[in-house]
Amino acid sequence: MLEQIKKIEEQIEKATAATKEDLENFRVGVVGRKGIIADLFSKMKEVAPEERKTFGQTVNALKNAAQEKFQELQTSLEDAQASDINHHDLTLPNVPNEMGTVHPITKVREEISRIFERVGFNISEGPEIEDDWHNFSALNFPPNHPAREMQDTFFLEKDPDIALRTHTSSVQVRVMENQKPPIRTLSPGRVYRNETISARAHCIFHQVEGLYIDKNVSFKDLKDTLYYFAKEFFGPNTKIRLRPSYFPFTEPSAELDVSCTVCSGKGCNICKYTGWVEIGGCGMVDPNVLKASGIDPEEYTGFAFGMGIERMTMLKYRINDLRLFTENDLRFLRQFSAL
Ligand code: 2NL
Repeated sequence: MLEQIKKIEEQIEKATAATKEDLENFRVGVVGRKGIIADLFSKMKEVAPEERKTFGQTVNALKNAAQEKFQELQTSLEDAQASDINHHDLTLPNVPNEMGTVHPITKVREEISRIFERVGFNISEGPEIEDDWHNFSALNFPPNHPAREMQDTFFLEKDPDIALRTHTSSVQVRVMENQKPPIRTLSPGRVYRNETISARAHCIFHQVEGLYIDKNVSFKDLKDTLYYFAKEFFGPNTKIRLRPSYFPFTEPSAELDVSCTVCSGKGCNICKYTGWVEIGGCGMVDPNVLKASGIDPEEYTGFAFGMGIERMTMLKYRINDLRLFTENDLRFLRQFSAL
């Protein structure tokens, strides 16, 4: 008999109730008037008189445990149903999805792309790991140019050289190799240089380069295109200035300045009281560069330019430290909401 009670006790302990029916079955079968506990009490007469006291106490304890268990099953079933109702109550306010933001570099890259697309440029992309030809040789870099040194460029392999691209001109070389003029293409993208990281320099940054090759493309076309871009991007009163310069891949070459967006050219600490801020460089594509990619420089001419996306973003949004772009501080990033 005691063994039977032990078994019943174990069963009660293990009982679960996932539904109202389960709970009702437990009530009827265990603690109800015709349940096992009542059944045990009715067996009292069969127990030897000297054992009745112990038997009674045991069954009583079992009855208490069973009732407690019933309460427990009832509460947990009610709780589960209540939370289920909360889950499906469509009249309750929604838990809003948090909106992500667009990284300022992405935002500016897209904005620049849209401006050039409006005057017929397409967008081209290419690999960030480049061979010597596309990053240097095809662009008329002499064999001993400093950019080819380990301290300036991240080389992954030597002889033959494989490196992280130092500019997106490599993308444009690929376009020239694979397409016939007229070519009007814009190559935005991430580039790498072995620089010490500071408020003004980083080893990873972004560039946008433009290339236009056709018959009779002139330096005036270059100036017009850059002037159009500067007004679209920085505002209608923006002026541009070209200063003579040198690049291996263009001849003649120039640095590109825009009138300071902060003081409108009057002079402030952003433009170091010159009224002008440099945003990139440009020039007419060197005949050697056209030749290297299989374009006849007697038939075609072209212009090209390159601009720093970080630089332009800092100017437009008055950001004074380049490191903010890669620190992932949400207080900074959340200030740039939409495209
Ligand atoms: C700068 C200067 C420049 C180019 C990039 C280029 C590309 C080809 C041929 C010739 Cl395929 N030139 N790109 C030309 C002049 C300047 O970048 O300061 N960039 C941030």
